[in-house]
Amino acid sequence: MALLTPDDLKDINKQLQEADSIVWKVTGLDIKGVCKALYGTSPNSEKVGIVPVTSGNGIIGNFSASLHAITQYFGFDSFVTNMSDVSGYYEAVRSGADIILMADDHTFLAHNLKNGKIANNQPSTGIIYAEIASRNQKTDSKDVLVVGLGKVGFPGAVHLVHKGFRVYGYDTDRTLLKRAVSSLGIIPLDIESPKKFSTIFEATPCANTIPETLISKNCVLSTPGIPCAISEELRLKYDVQLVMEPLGIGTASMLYSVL
Ligand code: NAD
Ligand code: 2YH
Repeated sequence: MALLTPDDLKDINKQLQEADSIVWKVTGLDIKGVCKALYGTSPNSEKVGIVPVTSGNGIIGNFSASLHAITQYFGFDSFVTNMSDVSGYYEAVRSGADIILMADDHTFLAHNLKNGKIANNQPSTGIIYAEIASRNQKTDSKDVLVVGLGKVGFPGAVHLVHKGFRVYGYDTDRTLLKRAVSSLGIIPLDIESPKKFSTIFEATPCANTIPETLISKNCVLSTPGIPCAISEELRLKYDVQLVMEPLGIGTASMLYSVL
């Protein structure tokens, strides 16, 4: 399980602003607009309580502060509790939180206490990055490549299949690839005779997973994966439109999905 580091979250506001302008360029909508289109919801003065959690590997420097900045960026009224864990949860509820945000090493959740809806970061992240990819304005092609079919990638692939895309998939884990082929009908990518894509959704914890043979000029690469799926050299050579941000886009997806 890959954990975020304080370094990943440096200047989160700047990272979000940059991501927002690329999402706009790719889709014609900002991140809020994509969330609204995806879930049909909008914030209505919900108060978000962010609870630091010490279990497992413990508190990640910048994590709660970044969630605070992210929730404010998307227009939510939010606060970080002084206490952590169970005491922090109690504090959040007593202080009037409508939605709780909290994460341990395995699960990052948003729970709306008013309507009972709950979201998990991994599928929420996969779905919104896939949605952004699906809105690539620069192509009419219905072909999308999904690289990485794990806890983030698989729900993203499901979303693309449901939206009517012809989904090509690749995962180094043959069992996961077979599962996606048999349950979703996706087309396994033939590495021996690669094809160029104008839209790629990547969700792996590895660097340089997208080789030159798969990229077309100006292609959209929508990827929550950390580290980056493409080398800087290839990004520049092919003018790749890279949508990549470490926490905010996925958190926005979680929040809008529980409204
Ligand atoms: P996971 O381990 O469940 O899935 C990753 C998948 O990638 C695995 O199935 C693995 O076999 C596959 N893979 C590894 N190397 C590959 C390669 N070279 N080519 C093809 N497939 C390869 O992990 P996950 O929970 O799905 O997370 C994926 C990534 O997304 C991680 O880096 C995680 O930190 C990141 N993440 C980012 C955000 C965000 O908001 N940016 C949110 C959640 C997760
Ligand atoms: O980053 C994580 C895990 N990878 C789970 C999220 C799934 N993408 N957890 C964050 C842990 C935060 C810590 N407990 C804190 O500071 O509260």
